[in-house]
Parts: sequence; C-alpha cells; structure tokens
Amino acid sequence: MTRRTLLGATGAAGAGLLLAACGARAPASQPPLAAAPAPPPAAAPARVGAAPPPADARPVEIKDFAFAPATLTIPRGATVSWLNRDAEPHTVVANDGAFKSSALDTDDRFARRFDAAGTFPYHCSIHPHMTGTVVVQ
Ligand SMILES: [Cu+2]
Repeated sequence: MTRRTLLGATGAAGAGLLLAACGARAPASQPPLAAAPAPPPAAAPARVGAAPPPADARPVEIKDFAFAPATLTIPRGATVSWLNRDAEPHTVVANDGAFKSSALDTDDRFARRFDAAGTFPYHCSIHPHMTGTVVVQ
C-alpha cells in the first residue's frame, strides 16, 4: 500500500479579506462605488493538498536554514510534516528523488507518509547545505 501524501497548508487565508469591504461607507462627496469589489483572484489556485497533515504527524521545523530535528526516527506508516519557519523559501527533496516539495514559503508545510522502513536522507534544493534524515523503523 503505497499512499503518498502531499500536504501543504496555506488554507483559507484569502477568503476573509473579500468580505471586509462591504461595510465601508463612502464619504458623501464621492460617487457611490457601484462596481463591486474586485473578484477573488481566481479562487486562489488550490495548492497541492491544502488539507492539514494528520494530527499525529511528526513535525520537522525548518528554521535558521536547518531542519530540526536533523534526524527524525519514526515508525512505519507515520507522516512527517515539515513547516518552514524561515522568511526564506525552502524545499524538502529526497536525495534519491523519491519525494520533492515545491518551494515552501513562510509557514508553508509539506508532508509525506513513509510506509517502508529505511533511512531517507533529504536536503533543500535551494540551499544544498541544508540536510536532514528520516529514519523509518
Ligand atoms: Cu533552503
């Protein structure tokens, strides 16, 4: 059973903004704004898997240009969830190419489930000196 989980979590951040304009009252001197507020930006192109990772996902923080913990040991079938805490974008890329995130902006997540035991080294393709390892037992 090879189920791949690609989760990013940007979520519904944009949705609330659109409603804000409704209550604004234009000053009397100005013509009423007949035109509706700008339409949503094409419904924010759904990023690959906007769902949050499972509650029991094992977290790895990407912070100060490092993965923490650098080595994470998990049981088979567990999901690892990386979260970028840096202001710089980072990626999570398996050294053997088995998985690859898109560029994660600040507070973006990438998750992957590991069904097979083994040692899986990975790195950030933008900053190759950033390396980490997932050990699946
Ligand atoms: Cu990086």
